[in-house]
Amino acid sequence: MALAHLVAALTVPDASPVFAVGSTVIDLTPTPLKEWAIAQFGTADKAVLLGSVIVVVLLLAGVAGILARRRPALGIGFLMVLAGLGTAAAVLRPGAGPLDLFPGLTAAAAGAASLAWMLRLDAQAGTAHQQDPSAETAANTGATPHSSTTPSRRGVLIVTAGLTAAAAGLAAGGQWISRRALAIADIAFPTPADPAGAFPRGLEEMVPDITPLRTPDGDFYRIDTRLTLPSVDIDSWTLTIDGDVDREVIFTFDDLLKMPLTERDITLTCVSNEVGGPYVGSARWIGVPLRDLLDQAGIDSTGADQILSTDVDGMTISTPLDVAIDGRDSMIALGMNGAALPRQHGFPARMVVPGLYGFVSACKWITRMTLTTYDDQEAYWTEREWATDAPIRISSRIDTPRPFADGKAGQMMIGGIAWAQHVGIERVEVRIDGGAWQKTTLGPEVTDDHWRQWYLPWDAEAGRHLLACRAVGKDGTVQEAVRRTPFPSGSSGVQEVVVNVS
Ligand SMILES: Nc1nc2c(c(=O)[nH]1)N[C@H]1C(S)=C(S)[C@@H](COP(=O)(O)O)O[C@H]1N2
Ligand SMILES: [Mo]
Repeated sequence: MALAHLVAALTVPDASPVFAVGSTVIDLTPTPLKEWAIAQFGTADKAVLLGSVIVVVLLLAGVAGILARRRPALGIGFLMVLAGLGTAAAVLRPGAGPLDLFPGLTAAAAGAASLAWMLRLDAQAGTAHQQDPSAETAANTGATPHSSTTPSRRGVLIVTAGLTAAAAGLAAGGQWISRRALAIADIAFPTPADPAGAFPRGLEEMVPDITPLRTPDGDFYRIDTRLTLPSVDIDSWTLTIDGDVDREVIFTFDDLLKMPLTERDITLTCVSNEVGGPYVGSARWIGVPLRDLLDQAGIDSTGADQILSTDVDGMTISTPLDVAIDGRDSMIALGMNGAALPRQHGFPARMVVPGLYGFVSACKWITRMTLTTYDDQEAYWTEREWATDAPIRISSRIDTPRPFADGKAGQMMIGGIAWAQHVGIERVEVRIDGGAWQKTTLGPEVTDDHWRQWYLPWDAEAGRHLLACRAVGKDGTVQEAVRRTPFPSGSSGVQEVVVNVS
């Protein structure tokens, strides 16, 4: 499997049996179980999944070994079935080609050869054991067997250890190679025709531990169904608009760079974010207004109600057309915080629609937008029963003090962020120990599509306290106390934080 992983890194990283099986598990996992895994493991869910795949394969390989000691053909046959499943997972991926066969075939060949080798040594050791009863004891105590030419169990152990070390080395080599292939070129963006306003200074210095007004590079949450990142060649990449349009149009990356660019500060939120959770981030995006692209295809007479976006691997994301073009700053983003999109955030292009959860708008690695209807075509998450109209619910989060923090009595800062994309935050209120809702002070306003920092100085007395916060939108919407799970259209409720003051 490790050798196959290395072969895949050199050819098609996604065809590695580990990734192929992992991706298949993701796609086949029922929504409730997936939600449980996200709640349980957070963004470590991918590491947990890959770790589990490896552990299960090791256990099954052990089964193959035990079977092989009874009947070699049975053990090798079992291994071939395992390798076959890994190969099938790779070859059945959407967009897979003949090259995707190689890693699986490599795993089959290497697995069969290793097992045969160990079986031969094991058989020799068995014979030696019959001829020389002291051989096993000698091997166990680490002493040299009486006859140095007699093969022993030590040989089996040495080969096992050697194969394990070689496997670890091969797997690490594969990881290293696929990571290195991920570096991306710098893109020089022309000055945007419609630039964002000056970015204000946040409350970071005044309120320690508050979420920074702009999410630092590297801290931006990542949520998607992929185990590997696509490496897209920017010179051959294109974006197609088709379906119910006047004319199909195809743009290259250069075509997009030549169009008037817009630049906006927008907060992205994942529908899987629990109240108070981490799956929300703010960045300055640069790209082409969605409306300009759709106008080139002509949508005035379209009967479509859905934009079905497709990524480089055939993953699909739906977006309600009327919302996307109602005048908000929807765009196909080409850059994030002044540089090309990082690979995990959709290089070379992704959709951004302020006010819609990512799973119904923010298609990363986008290659196609098809104008269609919800009746005609279903996107990935629609097939899994998630909502199609999913505006981001107004929400707020307490960053400081942290849950179960120990504080000293006296002046303390309660602070955090709140968002109501496309509506804007009117105010944020804090409730201490079930008392009245108190108005907090808001930090600087970026735009209505961007989160807002807030704080409340608090004279904390010794004891255990319960803090809660809620946001109120510029349209008068109050963040609801009713608890909703993220499925199917986003969480609601009010975050409560317990702190101990002494
Ligand atoms: N191609 C593709 N795009 C995708 C996804 C995905 O799984 N595949 N996940 C979506 C979801 S659920 C969210 S919340 C956002 C997250 O964007 P980020 O990872 O850049 O924060 O991307 C969206 N775009
Ligand atoms: Mo999401």
